[in-house]
Amino acid sequence: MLTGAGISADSGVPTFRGAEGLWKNFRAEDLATPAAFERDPRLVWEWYNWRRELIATKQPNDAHKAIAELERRSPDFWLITQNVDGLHRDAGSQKLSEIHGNIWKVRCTGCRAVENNRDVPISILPSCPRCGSLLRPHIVWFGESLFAEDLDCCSKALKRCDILLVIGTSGVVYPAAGFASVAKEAGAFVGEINLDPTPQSALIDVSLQGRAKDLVPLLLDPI
Ligand code: BJW
Ligand code: ZN
Repeated sequence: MLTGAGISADSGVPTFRGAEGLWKNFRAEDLATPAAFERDPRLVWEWYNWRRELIATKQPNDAHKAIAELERRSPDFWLITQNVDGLHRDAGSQKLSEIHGNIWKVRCTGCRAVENNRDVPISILPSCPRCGSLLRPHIVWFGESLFAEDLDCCSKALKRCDILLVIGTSGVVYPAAGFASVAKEAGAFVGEINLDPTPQSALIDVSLQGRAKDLVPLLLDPI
């Protein structure tokens, strides 16, 4: 399974693009790039603090819960999520790659140590308890490579899966935007659940339009 911000929209977490999307009020290049962090780490941390405060109040919805249940029922299941909110883990998912990182983790810009941090708000500017360097969100920003172990794991899962379901992603951010075609070329059946058509809809076997929280739980009770 591949998920994006649309699955958490039903929990009240804003998506990135679209009418109510996060990028409506903030320019991605001002906030979600290494250059932005170098230029103004305080501004970037303030944005993350605002999102941490918001996400801390949100709960997994029926779609997150159904995916965790599918993992329990299926011997060979893997979830690839672009979401950084941690709601899949909160719902009980364990077999997953968080390919864009996790908003509840921080990474030291000096010694590179990664740690869990659930402070809301986090102190600005946060510093590493080991070496004193500036901490950054453990998130993959534009222009940064995904973590090698995640790419490897996703590539293996996509090439050997029988079915890939793509849920709640606009399909414009690479490399995740290419995952449906990787699975399709390897012979998988590819399905999509989204409120709207996406650039991948044309190559997908079945495209269902609707809310993730309404449609994903139906996978648990096939007719
Ligand atoms: C519902 C619903 C409901 C709503 N039910 N559905 C190849 C070609 C062109 C460019 C590139 C390329 N390869 C790499 C790039 C550059 C770049 C990129 O892709 N740019 C494009 C925008 C053109 N990619 C990268 O930089 C990546 N790095 C990389 O590839 O390194 C190597 C490299 C670098 C440079 C050049 C070449 C190679 C890294 C990408 C990191 C993305 N990070 C972000 C932000 C992190 C900040 C943070 O979160 O704090 O991750 S971007 C943002 O978009 C976030 C998301 O995970 C990601 C995807 O968004 P998503 O999940 O799809 O959300 P939305 O809002 O777009 O869509 C929501 C969808 O849900 C919509 O379709 C709705 O209809 C639907 N929906 N409610 C069901 N209830
Ligand atoms: Zn450090």
